Amino acid sequence: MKTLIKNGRIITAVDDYRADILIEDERVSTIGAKLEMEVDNVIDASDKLVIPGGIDPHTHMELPFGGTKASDDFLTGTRAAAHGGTTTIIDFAVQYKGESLIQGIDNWHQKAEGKTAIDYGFHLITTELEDNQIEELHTAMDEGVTSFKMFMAYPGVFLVDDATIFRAMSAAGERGGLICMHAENGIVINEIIKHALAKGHTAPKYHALTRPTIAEAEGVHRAIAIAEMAESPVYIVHLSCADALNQVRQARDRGIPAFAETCPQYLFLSIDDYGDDFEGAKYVMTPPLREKANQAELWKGLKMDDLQIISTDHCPFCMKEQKELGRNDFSKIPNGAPGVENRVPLIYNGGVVENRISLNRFVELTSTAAAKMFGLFPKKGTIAVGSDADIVIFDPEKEQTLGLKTSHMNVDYNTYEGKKIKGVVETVLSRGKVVIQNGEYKGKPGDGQFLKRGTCVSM
Ligand code: DUC
Ligand code: ZN
Ligand code: ZN
Repeated sequence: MKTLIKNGRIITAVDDYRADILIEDERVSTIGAKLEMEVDNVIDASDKLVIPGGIDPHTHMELPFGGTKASDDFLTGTRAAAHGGTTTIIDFAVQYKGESLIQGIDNWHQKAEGKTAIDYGFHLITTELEDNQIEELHTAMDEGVTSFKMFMAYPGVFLVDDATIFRAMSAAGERGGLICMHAENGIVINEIIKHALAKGHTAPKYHALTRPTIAEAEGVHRAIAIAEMAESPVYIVHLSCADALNQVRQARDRGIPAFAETCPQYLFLSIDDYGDDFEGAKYVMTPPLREKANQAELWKGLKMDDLQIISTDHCPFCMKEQKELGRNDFSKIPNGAPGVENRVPLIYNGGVVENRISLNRFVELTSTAAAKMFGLFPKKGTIAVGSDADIVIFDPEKEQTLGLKTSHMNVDYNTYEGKKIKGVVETVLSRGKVVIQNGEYKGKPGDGQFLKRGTCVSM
């Protein structure tokens, strides 16, 4: 099967030029000016941007959480991702207490296999790691799961102590693996929550008011300090505020390999979105939305490379029957929000159209940097001869209004309802196959393949 993409403006993290792209089967085989050859399919990309498929390295399809589970599974969630110009996700498998690491990975393979619209990899949420399990961590890496998420939050569920974090960082770091840290002091936060509930503060906005930025900054500081002692890199997930960013900045200025991602919700939404009533449950996610002033600092961090990646932390729960579990107690609202479909267009609009970042940096933040950080480059994350033909034809001028009506995520609200943005995903190819054409899904469940990842090449 041969496909020719003609007349497009190719943007990668470093290039910006007009050329045609020949795809043979699953890969890019030739890039050149005015290519003329017999092919099966020609896609005209005149006046369009041709960009590498987005990589979202932080999703939670079907994650069991707070007595329910995330409403997108690997079928609906990856289809929605494709609609939004994302062709790779890295989801979080979970090793629950008492389980082996490999058991956790196998469980997630069962959830995903045969269902996905796009390629996918796994990190592993690790909730236990004794000395006798280190070998297993190395086995997980050999199986292509080269990064491990650990939580300083959610005592009794996901939280691990500092000794376990140190052990994991030492073991992963030794082999080029990466610890992804949910950095929030969950033990102190739980005390603050107890006091709030005792005062009758039960509305969703108290989720934010009981998780101060300093709790995140303390977590980031501690994560980086432990990483430094373990002589390993560390990657801070879903960084939400200036206080936490300053910890990363200071470490990077000292030459410490500390990396971090932020998410669109922290760039475009704020604590004001909680309001006073239960509608605010839509925005109950962890870390919570912050004061607006943090947004400019996060953009500065993205521009100056103190933040390297924009992911989503896509973890949707419907208002009906799911968020409602916490109607009388904010601490029982399942934590998480949808976003996998909106990330690429939102960052194009808020970043490039609104003059905060260049086109190249937009591609780097939404695709290339994640490929490098998580061992997928140059198979993924760029448009180059030999790379997978994961390609998005993006209309930079067309406008759209975000909202539930046009969304494909399996959830009953959209956090950006009514937001008008410039930039629309028109056509998406996943390993050479057209999966989205003029906004319509053309693929089938199981098109996506599991990605055995290598190690980080960002250092
Ligand atoms: N944050 C969320 O909002 N949901 C799931 C897990 C997490 O860290
Ligand atoms: Zn987290
Ligand atoms: Zn998460």
